[in-house]
Amino acid sequence: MKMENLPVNSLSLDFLTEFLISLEKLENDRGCRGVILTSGAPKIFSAGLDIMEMYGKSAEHYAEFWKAVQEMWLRLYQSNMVTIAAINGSSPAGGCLMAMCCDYRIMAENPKYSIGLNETQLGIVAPFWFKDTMVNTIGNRATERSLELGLLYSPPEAHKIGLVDQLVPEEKIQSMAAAVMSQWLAIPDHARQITKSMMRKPTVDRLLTHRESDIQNFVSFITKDSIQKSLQMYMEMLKQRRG
Ligand code: CO8
Repeated sequence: MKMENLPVNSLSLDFLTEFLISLEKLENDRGCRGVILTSGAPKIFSAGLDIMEMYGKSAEHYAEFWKAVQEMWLRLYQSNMVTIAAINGSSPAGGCLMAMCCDYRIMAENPKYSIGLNETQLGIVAPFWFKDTMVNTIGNRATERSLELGLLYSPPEAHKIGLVDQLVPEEKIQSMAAAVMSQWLAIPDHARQITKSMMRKPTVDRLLTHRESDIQNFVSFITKDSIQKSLQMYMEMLKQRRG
């Protein structure tokens, strides 16, 4: 699956809806056993959640948007298919979450790219299931530090802490993803799927149990004046940085 919501593959409500439909089609296709998730946007895997979906909108809109974000996570994290992220660009916040949902992460060795959950840098807080996903990937201590400081890691740093499994020269990323896919597909599907579910179910169940309250938390948090102001300032900073 090549994501292409230019310029930066931000996860808008429309994009998430399309993503979910595409994923479901593949999930229901008996001939499809694995998916390589990558980007068609130059230099960006995904810029994460579309900030415009979290700014200046109604409470109903925020609730609908958040439900779609939850759904993306639930479907991707629990996919029966082998999922490999070929991270061919920067991958902050929601982009990092998508990559962490996959079974294996390969990142291009480009020093300009970065990956991490940088929410605190925007003045917002990653919800518990973002945190859980990161804990499951890199452990408790590295997650605590990453989340509090909103760290974005270079490819070698991300590899060192286990946030990505492998680095490759940019031009080799798709062929390497295909080679890794063959290794994973050599394992009988049912055994791999049951094992994946055993590893991930407790994390998934936690969100399923608290899904409604998580939506309410998001809406009451994001509608706060101080949070709206933080997001506005962050967007202005992005524009100024570009000059
Ligand atoms: N959402 C919406 N628009 C975005 C986003 C985004 N996430 N990222 C970039 N854009 C826009 C820019 O504003 C710019 O718009 P315009 O052309 O109108 O000025 C355009 O995309 C291109 O951006 P840049 O010029 O910055 O492009 P670069 O190639 O220089 O940089 C980056 C690309 C690295 C992706 C950079 O844009 C960036 O760092 N973006 C911000 C990424 C980010 O911090 N995302 C976090 C989103 S929050 C999230 O995913 C999780 C939230 C969890 C919820 C918390 C509960 C409250």
